[in-house]
Order: sequence, then structure tokens, then C-alpha cells
Amino acid sequence: MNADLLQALSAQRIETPSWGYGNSGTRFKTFAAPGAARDIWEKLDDAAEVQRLTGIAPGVALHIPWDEVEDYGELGKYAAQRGLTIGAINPNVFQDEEYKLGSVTNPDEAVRERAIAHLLDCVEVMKKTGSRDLSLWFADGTNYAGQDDLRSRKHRMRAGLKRVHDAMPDGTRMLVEYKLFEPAFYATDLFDWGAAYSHCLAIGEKAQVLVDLGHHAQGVNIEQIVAFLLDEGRLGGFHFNARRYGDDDLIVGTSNPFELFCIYAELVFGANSVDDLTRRTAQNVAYMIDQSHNIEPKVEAMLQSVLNCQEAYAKALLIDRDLLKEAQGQGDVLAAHRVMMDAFKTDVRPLLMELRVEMDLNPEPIQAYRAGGYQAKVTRDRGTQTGGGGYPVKEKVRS
Ligand code: PSV
Ligand code: MN
Ligand code: MN
Repeated sequence: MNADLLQALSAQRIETPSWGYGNSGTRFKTFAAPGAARDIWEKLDDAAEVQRLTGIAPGVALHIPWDEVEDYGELGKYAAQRGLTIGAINPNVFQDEEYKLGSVTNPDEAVRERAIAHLLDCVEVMKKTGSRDLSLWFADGTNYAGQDDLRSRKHRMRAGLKRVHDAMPDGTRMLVEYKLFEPAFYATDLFDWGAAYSHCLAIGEKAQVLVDLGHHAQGVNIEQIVAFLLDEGRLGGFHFNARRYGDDDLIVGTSNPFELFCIYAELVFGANSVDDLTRRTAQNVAYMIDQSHNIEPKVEAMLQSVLNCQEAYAKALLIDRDLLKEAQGQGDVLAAHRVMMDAFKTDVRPLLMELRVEMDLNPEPIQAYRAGGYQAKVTRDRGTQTGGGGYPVKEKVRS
């Protein structure tokens, strides 16, 4: 394998979410998965298994308070012993009674203050865990026309984000996620990338947009949003997943492999751009998975997700960029398209097996996982826990 390709592929990073390892489901049902992690310690054990087999997924995103612990130093140590690091910190301002009418955009100032206090607490968690990214998603919005004043809600969002932004240490980032739909049915306060982008621009340099693949309308060209935000220096990160209709938790690269490839292609183009800002931005993007598996075995699903990202990236690296440029310059529509398709259609599995051998990994991670007995072991040790709504239940099972 050529040295540049080896270097790029071994440097790839995908962060996995703590919440993807526990029991969670849809608003209709949470199925009890045998051996599903019951607390953050077990989630880290599962993440370590994914990292052990892939070598490119050392970061784990936390969701607070689901993953709250007394001693974050101890948590950091536990992670480090397993070859992991603590990734993005995700505050939760959507599950408490007070947030019925919103969190930072709530018409009641006391509720807004409570939400902001939680976000600021999460900044403290970042300091204790050495996390670089504060990843914000708000369920805020309204269900009926007239329920609240839309511009006032915008102002409240801006003011809340600004306060948190200004409290963040240098070298850290605020990632602002948008979502077209859910759970607000009439108007979601951060409804698209443009809304997130304008808040980021207004509040300061540390704020960047987070693109969650599942949060768009059907047919939206996400790679174009990626290209635009990269060029503006405001693409901060991804939540990878796939969606078919409205939900957003399917394994990335299952229903959307071409989309994932085109997104990685933009990132490869950006990382090789002659423009300084674009290049720096592309090189600092946080790649995260945001999936809560409902019917599939959780660790294997996460493993599959990471591998799908690896395949998409490998294909994107294979695009002949010189040939593409030439065809684009000549206005040769189909030749340009074929350059993309040649890379997309390449079977990169042998190449990735070679890479794993170079990285001292088993060349067949899924087979190795299945043969290794991890699932049987955790099922024995942890049993099958029922319960929980659409989101994980906050439980402490470790003494
Ligand atoms: C809800 O849509 C959501 O999936 C958002 O994407 C968040 O990033 C995630 O939950 C975790 O809070
Ligand atoms: Mn998300
Ligand atoms: Mn989502």
C-alpha cells in the first residue's frame, strides 16, 4: 500500500457515543438487548472492544447526566487504561419536566438559567475529562403557530449560546447541531444549517456547526452543506448515522453508502485545498457516530458503523483528483462523474485488510468479534436489562 494512503487511513478517527451501547429505542419501544451496557463503565468496556478491533475509534462521547460520575478523573483513568479518550460532551436539556416549553429558548427566564447552568456544568466536565468539544443539540421549539414569538426565541438561543461560548476555555469548541424536525412539530428553534451557522458566526470563533446526517429533509444534498461550511471555516463535526424516513439512528452507510462517500470526498478535497482556512477546518473535523441501536446487537452494530466509515473514507482517498480536475476544467460532465464512480465502485476490502495487518490488527474485525466471545461474555456478566423509554435510563449499577 502506498505510504500516503497508509498514513491517511491509520490516522482516521471515528468517535463512538456512550448512548449507543446502552438499551435505547424509539418512542414506541425499547427492546432489551442481552448484555447491553448498564452504565458508563460498561459502555467504555464496549467502546474498548470496538477500538481493539478497529484501531481507529479511541474517542467516546459522553451524555450528561446519563453518564454522570462522582469522579471524572477516575473515569478518564479507566478510559485511558483501555486505550480510550473522552470525546465530545453532550449536555442534556431535553428530558426534564421544566423543559416542556424549551430550554435555552424557554419563555421563563428561570428555566433558561437552569438550562444554561447545566451547559456550563458540562464545560466543567470538559475541563475534568480533557474533552475538546461541547456538542449541543436542543429539542427546543414550538408545536403551534402563535405559541411563542419566533424572533424572541431566536434571541434567547443566541444569548444562551453566547454565554456558554464565552465560558469555554481556549482550544475547545462548541458544536452546534440543528434538526429539521422532532420533537417540536411546528417550529424547531435550530431548524437547519443556516440557522446554526448564523448563530455560530455571531457568537464567536469557537462555535462551529455540527452536521447530523439524520437531521435533514428528504433529498437534501448534505455533501454540499459540508463543502459550503468547510469553505466558510465553520464545519465542526459530524454525527454519522442513516435515516430512511424521519428517524436518525440507522447504521451509517447502510441505506446511504453513496452519500457517505460523497461527504468523505468533500472532506478529502477540503483537507487538500490550497485555501488555508478550508484545509485547517477539514483537518479538525470531529467525526462522531450518533446512533442508538434498537433491534441490532449493540457492539457489533457500532463496529459495523466504524468499518462503514473506514470504507467510505478509503474510497474517497482513491478519487483521482487530478483527473477529476481535468474533466471538470473541460466541462466533461460524464468523465468527471466517472472519476467519482470509479473510486466509489472500488472494492477497498482487500486494501483495508492490508491496512489492519500493518496496524497489527486482525484483518477481519467482524469475524474476529464474532469468534472472540465478547457478546457471550457480557450477556453472562450483565444479563438482560429491561426498561427505559426512547432514551437510556439513568441508573447506577456499579458500586
Ligand atoms: C436527537 O435527534 C439526537 O439524535 C440528536 O441528534 C443528538 O445529537 C442525540 O440525540 C444525542 O442527544
Ligand atoms: Mn446528533
Ligand atoms: Mn439525531
